[in-house]
Amino acid sequence: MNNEIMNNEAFTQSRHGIDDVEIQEWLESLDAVLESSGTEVAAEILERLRAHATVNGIDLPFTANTPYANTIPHRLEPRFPGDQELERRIKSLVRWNALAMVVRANRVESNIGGHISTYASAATLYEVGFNHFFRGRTEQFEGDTIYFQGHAAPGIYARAFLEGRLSPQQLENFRRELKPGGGLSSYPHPWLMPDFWEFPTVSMGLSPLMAIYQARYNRYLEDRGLKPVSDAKVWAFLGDGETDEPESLGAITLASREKLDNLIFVINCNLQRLDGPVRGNGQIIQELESAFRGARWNVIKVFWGSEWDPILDRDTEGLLVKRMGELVDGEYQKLVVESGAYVRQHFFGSDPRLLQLVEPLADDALRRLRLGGHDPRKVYAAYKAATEFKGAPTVILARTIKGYGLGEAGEGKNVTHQQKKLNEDELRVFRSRFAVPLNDEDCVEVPFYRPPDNSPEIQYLRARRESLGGYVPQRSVRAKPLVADHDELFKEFHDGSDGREVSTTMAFVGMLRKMLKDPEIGKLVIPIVPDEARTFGMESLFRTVGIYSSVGQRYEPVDVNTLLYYKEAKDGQILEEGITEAGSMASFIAAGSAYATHGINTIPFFIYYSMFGFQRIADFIWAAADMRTRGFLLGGTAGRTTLAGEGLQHQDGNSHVLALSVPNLRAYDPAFAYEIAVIIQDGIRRMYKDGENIFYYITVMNEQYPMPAMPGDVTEGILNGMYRFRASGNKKAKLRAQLFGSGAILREALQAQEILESKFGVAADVWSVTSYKQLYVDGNETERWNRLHPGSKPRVPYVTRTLGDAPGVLVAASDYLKTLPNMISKWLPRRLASLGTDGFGRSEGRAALRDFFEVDARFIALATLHELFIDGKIERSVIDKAIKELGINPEKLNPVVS
Ligand SMILES: Cc1ncc(C[n+]2csc(CCOP(=O)(O)OP(=O)(O)O)c2C)c(N)n1
Ligand SMILES: [Mg+2]
Repeated sequence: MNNEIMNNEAFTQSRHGIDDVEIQEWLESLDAVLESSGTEVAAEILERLRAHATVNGIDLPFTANTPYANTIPHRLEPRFPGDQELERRIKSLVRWNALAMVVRANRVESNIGGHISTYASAATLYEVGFNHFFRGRTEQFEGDTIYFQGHAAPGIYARAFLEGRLSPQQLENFRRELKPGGGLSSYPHPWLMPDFWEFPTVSMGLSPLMAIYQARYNRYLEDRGLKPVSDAKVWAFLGDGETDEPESLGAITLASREKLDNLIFVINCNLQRLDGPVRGNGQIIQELESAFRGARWNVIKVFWGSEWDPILDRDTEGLLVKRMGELVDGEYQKLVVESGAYVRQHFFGSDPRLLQLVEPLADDALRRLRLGGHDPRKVYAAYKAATEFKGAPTVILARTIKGYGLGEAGEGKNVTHQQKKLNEDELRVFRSRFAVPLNDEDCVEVPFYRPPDNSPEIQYLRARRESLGGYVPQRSVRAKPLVADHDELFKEFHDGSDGREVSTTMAFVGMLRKMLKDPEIGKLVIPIVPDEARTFGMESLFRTVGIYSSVGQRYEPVDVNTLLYYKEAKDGQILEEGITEAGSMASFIAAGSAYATHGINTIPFFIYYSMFGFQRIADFIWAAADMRTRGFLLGGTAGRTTLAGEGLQHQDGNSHVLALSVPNLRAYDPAFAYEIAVIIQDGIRRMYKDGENIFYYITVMNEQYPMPAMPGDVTEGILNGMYRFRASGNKKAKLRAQLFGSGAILREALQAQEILESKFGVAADVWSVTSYKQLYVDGNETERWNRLHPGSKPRVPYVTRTLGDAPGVLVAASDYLKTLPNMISKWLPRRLASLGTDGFGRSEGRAALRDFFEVDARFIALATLHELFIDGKIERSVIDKAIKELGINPEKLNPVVS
């Protein structure tokens, strides 16, 4: 902290008319201590004084803020080790090419979009990183992990172009990825550029949270001995506007609690977001400082560039820092767009002594006083301090100008975020401002510019990257495939539970327990729970594999005398995340992408209350999909009518519909243990042996019933989405039906089968539909293929093929929305009646809920009879009788709207 400035501020802020001399004496004695014993001793004295004051009833106001000044005073600045002039030229070329990409793309096709201003403000923040800090992956070193701000992507591409990693053609096709030869994705998307981008960051707020959990996961891998200890860093570059997203700051206390000094946030504080100022009426940097300091982060503020240093030095009274702290961000933004004379009058003009300080500077020079985030020396000092800091994560709050260098075309203006086109004059000005070697005529064509390979710029840039271990960003899959021979492991679950009543959740936990003991995957399985392990009956794992805690267990757990005590351990395997589905999902992503990030095949199993998954954190799931994350999401306590009691906000009948939207996600609603065993075994093989970029969503329920043995080899059916679970024994019946059930509702279909047969003479087959999504995907794919290949023999969708000539009416029931079965109806041989749980859940028992939502055996039977009636196979009187006998109230509440 800058003691000098603190003292000076206090000095100028004497609010109670205390004698200047008295204050001066105090200050001088502190100065004397500083001189003789240094900052640490001085700090200790101040701490003691503060404690003494508190004991004596002095109520010192809490402030987590330091003055509006650079955290690192220039006298403590390290020497800048680079060639500043060359780095400036390189940066100017990156700036130019980034701008050229966007301007060119929008000339070819207006409205293709792209952003100039974000990177323009962040260029120095990135270039100092590229030239001095970001370490690539080598044989010996795992490399730093960098989350690039999504909207800065053009700058990152432009640099890769100078590095020779991207071609002019690729730059030309920025945002036109479908052009021959391929283009560049708008933002960081590993799905679209799997050799380049590692982390999707453009949905703002996700990457700060993901970065925190990534840093923590790196420690977890080290503490469990799965990777060597290293000082690799996780860098996350964010916008200041982005910090308004709740997720951005939502986990910062975890980072400090876990002492993640491997984590560095760089917040580009250009004081602007898309529409206007982030805090026009306040100070975003000071606000963030207090939030992060309050959360015990190491905060480094980089406000002012080197040009300010001599002025600050001349200001022995601390008037300037005081003045700096007075302006709100809206005023600061105005200073950016105004002339030097305006700055003199409105900023320095508040006090004649301030005016005197800048008297030697012409108006032009006043305009050119750089901000800290544009000064490589200040940025370097901050990064160096951040990388060397021990014991806490660091956040760098760097003051910049949005649209820096765009001048009239948008520098500091409210419209700058959307600026995509520059006119000829503006291009020339930008070219001259950054000394890009293009003449007046050429420059208006906005060509990409790359100096020859043997130029000092390219040589320097390459040498720097070489000494830092290679290029970043770069994504590669480094983990070796697993053998994944797990027949033995899963076989036990094919046999059923011998009449014992268990839930699919219990069955899954049993599998998890076995997987944790497996010689190949035991160590790689990562159970993740958001304070819900007991809900899922996983507490036995606490003891057996332990809960991860970076400090072990510093207390004797209250239940130490019990068998299943709450065991925390430094090498604990369970990630017990507390009540944060978002945080748990971030751990899932870190673990499920470790095959690329770390070359380690960790297999996450994230089990949570299913309603709080897709419904709450779908955007993280989408990011996981983009990132090619592998692993298993387990939606626990699933099913709108299966989760009894909990009511409207808990009972999930939605997640399987929401899961439809994620293209590389396979979603299953299994009913029996063997189905889950088949799905997980196959999933591990596909993801970790065959390297498929998919992940899984499996719902598990808490209803207990006997698990049947696998009825023959139905593996293919389970995986493809449906198989006949129990055919009717009555082959002669005239009245026929096919009943589709899923999850716990499959048992209602089985009961309906009995009712129909015994009471109404209807012979029904019962099918377990494990995945409507798989059937839907297959149906669509088949249809598409047929449309594109009209000359070939048409293919038949799996569901059509599988049903074959199964006779009778078709009725489907699930614990999810009716739309799920409906979406496959076009590939069915006949009309489908769908029963589902559209509507709000409510607290009740299972039977009442299934009656309310009309998905129980009676309603399945009724729907079947009704279908037969429509087909003219039975009289209406049969239905009337059924309604009566089954005890159905036709005037009951409509679950959809009541
Ligand atoms: C979740 C989400 N909401 C909205 C947007 C749209 N958006 C893109 S950039 C932007 C403003 C960014 O401001 P800031 O974070 O300050 O970054 P800067 O460009 O100023 O560096 C907005 C609102 C988004 N990308 N993600
Ligand atoms: Mg901003």
